This record gives sequence, C-alpha cells and structure tokens, in this order.
Amino acid sequence: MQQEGLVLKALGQVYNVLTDKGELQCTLKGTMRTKDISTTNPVVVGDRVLVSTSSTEDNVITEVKQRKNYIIRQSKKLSKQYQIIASNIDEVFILVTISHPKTHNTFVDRILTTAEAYGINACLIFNKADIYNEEERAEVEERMDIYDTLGYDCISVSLLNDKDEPALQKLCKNKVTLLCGMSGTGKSTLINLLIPGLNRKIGAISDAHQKGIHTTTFSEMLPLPAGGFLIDTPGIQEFGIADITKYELSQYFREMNHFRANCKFNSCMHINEPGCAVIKAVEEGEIALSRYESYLSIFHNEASEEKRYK
Ligand SMILES: Nc1nc2c(ncn2[C@@H]2O[C@H](COP(=O)(O)OP(=O)(O)OP(=O)(O)O)[C@@H](O)[C@H]2O)c(=O)[nH]1
Ligand SMILES: [Mg+2]
Ligand SMILES: [Zn+2]
Repeated sequence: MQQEGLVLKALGQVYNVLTDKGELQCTLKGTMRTKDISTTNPVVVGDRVLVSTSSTEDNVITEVKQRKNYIIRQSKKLSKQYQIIASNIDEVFILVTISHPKTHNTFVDRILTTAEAYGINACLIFNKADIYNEEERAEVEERMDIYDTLGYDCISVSLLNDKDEPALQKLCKNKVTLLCGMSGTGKSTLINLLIPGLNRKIGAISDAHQKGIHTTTFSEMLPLPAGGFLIDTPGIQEFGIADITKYELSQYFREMNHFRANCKFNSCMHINEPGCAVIKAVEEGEIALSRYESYLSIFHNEASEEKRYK
C-alpha cells in the first residue's frame, strides 16, 4: 500500500514519517537519488514523501515530492557536496541577542538573504530583554527599527518569562518554522516555551567564551500544539548562501531594489562603480550602513561568480 507522509525526523538510515496512520519508521529505497542537487542526504525533514507499507516488510520511502524550497549547507568548505538541512519551510525565526552572546548584523543579514532568495518569510526575535543595560536596549530598538522598516516581523522578548508566549505562538501557528540563531541565543528555550512537556536540554552559557554549548544532535520537526511545526537544526546556526551569484545578490536586499534601477550601469554590482545609486543611498543614509556592510561581506566571501547547480 502507498501513502503520503511528512518526514519529521531523519536519523541516517531511519526516517520517522507522519502519515494518516500515525508516525511510521521507514527506510529508503536503495536507488533513490535527489535529481536537482548533489547532496549527501536524499531525504530530509520537511519532505513530503510516498511510503510503501506492507505487513511483512519494512516501510519504505519510495518517492520525495517536489520541494517548495530547501536550505542547504556545504558539507565541507569549498566542496561541491551539499547537505540539505530541511525543506518546505514557511518561515524562519532568527534569534538575536545583543550580548551573551553578541549576534552581529552580518549573521542576521546572511540568513535574511538566503530566506529572501528561497521565498521564506523571516521574523527576528530579539531575546534576553531582561539582561540588557540602557545602551543595549537602545541597540535593540535601533536594530528592530532597521528590520521593521524593511518589512520583517520583529519582536523583543525574554524567553525566561512566559508573558511573551502568546505573541510567539501566533507568529508560528500553522506554519513550518525553522529556528536559527547563534549557539546560546535561546532556541531550545523557545522550543520548551512553545511546546510544553518536551523538556529540551538547555545549554548553559560558559562565561569564559560567552558561547552556548551545542546540546542537540539531529534535525527534527516538532509538532506545535496549536498546529504547525518547529524545525530544530542542532549545531547548525545558520545556512549557506551556496546558490546566490554576485550579480543577483542585491536583489535579495529588499531596500536595494528601490535604488538599483537608477545605477548608471545596468551591470552595476554596487561595489565601486561610478554613478551607483545604491552607494549614494548608503551615503545619504537611506540604506542602513550595516546592511550595506553585510552586502559587501557576502559579495566578497560567499556569493559565487555563477550558479553552482541547477
Ligand atoms: N537571561 C536570559 N537568559 C536566557 C533567555 N533565554 C534563554 N536564556 C538562557 O540562555 C542559555 C542558552 O539557551 P539555549 O536555549 O540553550 O540556547 P540555544 O540557542 O538552544 O543554544 P545551542 O543549543 O547551543 O545552539 C540558557 O542558559 C538559557 O537559560 C532570556 O530571555 N533571558
Ligand atoms: Mg539548543
Ligand atoms: Zn549600483
């Protein structure tokens, strides 16, 4: 018998798939390959799959339905092998902390760029409001202002306090939401707040490094009580820019779209070209300097000369 399901957990050889008949443990058909990209893992959490079930043999995943989107990371730096982290994502929650640990704007902007490229909505969750001094609170305001103006949902919370829970529940209800954020920013704390009874291990921050200790070990889709799922990607704080070229990069910076058309050269990449309207907008304060710095950083370090796959 064939039935459809949703991959909740991928544990190497064994996959937990949610079907009408409940959660089934499945294996993979030996010959299955992902067509579009060279990956080390053909089936990932978030995949919609066909499962063949019988009373005498193992349940086998026979087909992966076309993905709406997926996020990847390079298995090894500079290698051509990619690992898909998760697929069919509606939204990313980016946990941001001003201190303990400090989340830099480039970290946030890198995730936003990828999210933009894959048509995934993004929401910035500024956490640990309880520990900030006046200066840090001002920084939260300032950074929220930048992203709010760009049209990204922003919320300031303290996850230690459950008064923020209803607002957070609302943001992820009936969606597939991927959590990202540097180690120690509160991803596991957020999961515990939104999914009572799960009791995820919370890693205490080691003061020496002001970094959290990675406590979880495999990607997983966690059902939310009110509908929808959270995707926890332990050890993966962000995802790659792998398939974005230098030429198209500025498209994924929302605010640059207003100005790009006015650059003197059609092929302008907004680095040092004469008559660049984007650079002018940065100089005039119409584009936040931190965003332009992130653009330059991605342009020089990660964006490719041409598409790497497809
Ligand atoms: N003061 C304060 N501490 C918080 C808050 N949210 C989380 N923490 C603490 O921050 C530390 C790290 O939280 P985790 O939820 O383990 O962070 P994580 O993002 O899951 O970290 P990794 O699993 O290492 O990626 C824990 O000691 C939490 O108790 C908050 O709003 N305020
Ligand atoms: Mg964690
Ligand atoms: Zn330009």
